[in-house]
Amino acid sequence: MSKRKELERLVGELETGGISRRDFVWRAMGLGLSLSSVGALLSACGGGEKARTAEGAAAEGELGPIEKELRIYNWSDYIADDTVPNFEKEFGVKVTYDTYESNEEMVAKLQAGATGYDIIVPSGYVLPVLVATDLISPLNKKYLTNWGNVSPIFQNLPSDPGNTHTVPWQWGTSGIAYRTDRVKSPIDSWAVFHDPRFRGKMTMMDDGREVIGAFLRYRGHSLNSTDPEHLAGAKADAIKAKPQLKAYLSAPVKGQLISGDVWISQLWNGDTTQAKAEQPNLAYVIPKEGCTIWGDLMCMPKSARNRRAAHEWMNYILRPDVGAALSNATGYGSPNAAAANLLDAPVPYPTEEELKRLEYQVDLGRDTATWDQIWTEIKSA
Ligand code: SPD
Repeated sequence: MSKRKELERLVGELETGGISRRDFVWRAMGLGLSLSSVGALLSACGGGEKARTAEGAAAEGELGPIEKELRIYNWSDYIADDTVPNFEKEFGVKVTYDTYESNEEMVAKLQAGATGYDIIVPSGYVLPVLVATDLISPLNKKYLTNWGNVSPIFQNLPSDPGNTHTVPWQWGTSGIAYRTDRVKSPIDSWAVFHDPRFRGKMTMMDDGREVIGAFLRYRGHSLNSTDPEHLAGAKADAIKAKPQLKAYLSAPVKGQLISGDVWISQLWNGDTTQAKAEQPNLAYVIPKEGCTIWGDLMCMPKSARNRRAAHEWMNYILRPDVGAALSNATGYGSPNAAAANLLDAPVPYPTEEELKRLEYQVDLGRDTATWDQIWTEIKSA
């Protein structure tokens, strides 16, 4: 059957309810359609419209009394010590808090089936996929009475137009952390990961989007490029860097930077700030070629059972004192404008000049599989 005919058949199945929106998205993408084209088809189909109307109604209804438990899945080292215990005490809710090290790890778990999580915290670029594959629910704004505290910069983001599915958590950048007492001249480029003087003393993140993205920027390309030539170059650069690396390691590298086992790491700004509290000889740089800027957002999986508790959690995080405590503990930027006066060391939003070197990751659509394959090949090289 031709691709066109196969697509028409899929659309027919969607319209008659013979296929879920989620299956439609994956099968249409399998036929080579980009996520945005699939989204446009979903909007044009009655099935999509009906589903959205039903979702909209659910998002406006009553959520009932608060449940007794809440299950949260978030990045590691990304919360203050008292954020969970204070919520548990005030709301009488038992919180289970699990962590992950990359968006891909979290999405894989979610796609593998019902995880039982009520809150997840993906980066912006993951949102279009989660919405299109029907994995998250729209939020009921009635319960988010503190929404007004969100800075206008973090409202109506391209990843969530109309703020229907998310509440911003924190934001940051993915640059380079290094020990100033071991590395004598300041680092300013991704080229350092090719430098044999630091062999065995360097790490990059265990995150394909970040590693490939860094080497794309190194050669002057977008960190979202899907151009086969750009990707081949980034893969070659990543493989050339491998003999110099001790490991691919994300947040847990902090211990080795503190001890001096590792001198140079691709790392996020806030995790570097956390390590610097124990090891003052640490610097953080945004390489001259540029790097990722990202925002992470709370959202509620479709399978969430504790929906009222999830909304209360998000509203609690939006309080000025709770938002400020988060950023004071993690070193990341706060999207909470009302928390500004309570921050110990505010992370200012980048200037226009800095933004020229920073780039948000976007969903790669059907090219995600190509990137995944390249990352697998880099890791096994
Ligand atoms: N330890 C918390 C790190 C959070 C990183 N989130 C976004 C990464 C974007 N690639």
